[in-house]
Amino acid sequence: MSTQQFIDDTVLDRSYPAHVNTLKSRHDRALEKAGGSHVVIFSGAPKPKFLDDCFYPFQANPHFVSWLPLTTMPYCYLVYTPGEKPLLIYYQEKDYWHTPPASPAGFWTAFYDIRIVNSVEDVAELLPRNKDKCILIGEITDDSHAFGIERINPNTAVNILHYERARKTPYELECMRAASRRAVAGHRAAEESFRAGSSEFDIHLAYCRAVGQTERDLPYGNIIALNENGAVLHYQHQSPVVHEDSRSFLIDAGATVYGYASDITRAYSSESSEYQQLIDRMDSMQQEIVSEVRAGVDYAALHLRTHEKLAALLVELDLARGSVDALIVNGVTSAFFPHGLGHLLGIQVHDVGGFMADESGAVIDRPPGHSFLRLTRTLEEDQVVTIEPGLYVIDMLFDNLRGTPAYAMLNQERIDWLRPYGGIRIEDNIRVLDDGAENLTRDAFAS
Ligand SMILES: [Mn+2]
Repeated sequence: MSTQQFIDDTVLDRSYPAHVNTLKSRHDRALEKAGGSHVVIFSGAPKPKFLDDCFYPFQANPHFVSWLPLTTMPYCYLVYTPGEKPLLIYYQEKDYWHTPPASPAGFWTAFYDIRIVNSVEDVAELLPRNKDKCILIGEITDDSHAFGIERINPNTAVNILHYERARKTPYELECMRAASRRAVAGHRAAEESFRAGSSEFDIHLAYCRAVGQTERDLPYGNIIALNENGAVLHYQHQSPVVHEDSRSFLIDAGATVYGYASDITRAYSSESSEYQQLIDRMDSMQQEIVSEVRAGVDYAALHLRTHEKLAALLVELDLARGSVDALIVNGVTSAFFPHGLGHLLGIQVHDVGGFMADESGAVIDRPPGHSFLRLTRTLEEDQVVTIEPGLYVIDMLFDNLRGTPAYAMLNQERIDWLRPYGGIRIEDNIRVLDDGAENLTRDAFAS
């Protein structure tokens, strides 16, 4: 399954030119704020393992990827000078141990002055002469990669770029729709594998085969959890054990297209049981929250609204007893739902800028008691966020309530019933519109 099976590049021929223009104007303002004449963006250097000659999988600097769909190319430099065609210093090492990067090709090449270099030393003569007029954006672990540029990642510039990155261009939205379609192909294969009684490991392989990506390209490690493992929020194993009784399945898995991520979670029951009804109930609650998404909505307030809805659901299901207010104030809803409602999504699965009040770098604090919320901004058109309410049996968190009024509000008998199923999370990727939302994930499942 190649990228081209999920996206038609001619769509990008139409949207990419405007994307480059948007980036140019963002970088113009970043330069104006930071003071300087050139932005130099370093794609990065592979990280070696300690005492070893192997490297961790390389992922390019997201600032570099925002310009170019070159997600795995180290030692490249992009030089942006206002008013000029951006210069791409394209590193094509003469290397007989690895397959060198292919020559530049694709919808993006016409927008750059591309110079191919075969060694890092050759970069020096292509960079702007006056290093005092440059700012460099990237991770510098070896001074030689900065080529004498001293201003590295100045906050004034980076804040503007991070703040603006929350709003996606039409090009980015096309990539993200395709990333949702790609992940949905995997989710379908994974569900089928679960229903056939496979192990987590085999479900994981079925997912990777269907999306055509492995850990090197996936936006994050797949969460493939059977039964009780569904209660582990970031369950990190893919156990080869085949369960006699595969009751429930939670999958949180995404895919990437040209460096842009999807991040999708679904929960399944092996039979149509009371547990399936609970999944259906969580699914409709999630869709109610999605229906409240629109420009101008305070995301932190939406997170708090989710706690209200969840409190009502806990009472309806007899998992807890008390008023909505009491269940929230005493921390009962937080014990069942201990993470945030969601986050910005883009090049990074938890995209940057979730707490920025504006491009100056001022921060919007999380509501007290909600320390895992990753997004506190007011929603704006063309932001892409996740909406991912959850409900789990995490005994550690219930134990923490012992000796508080909350403990008496828990219905242990019903919690005992739910425990073997682990937990439920339903997560969609949502583009904010002026008067509503586009659900990239449900659209992909419907197609
Ligand atoms: Mn997520």
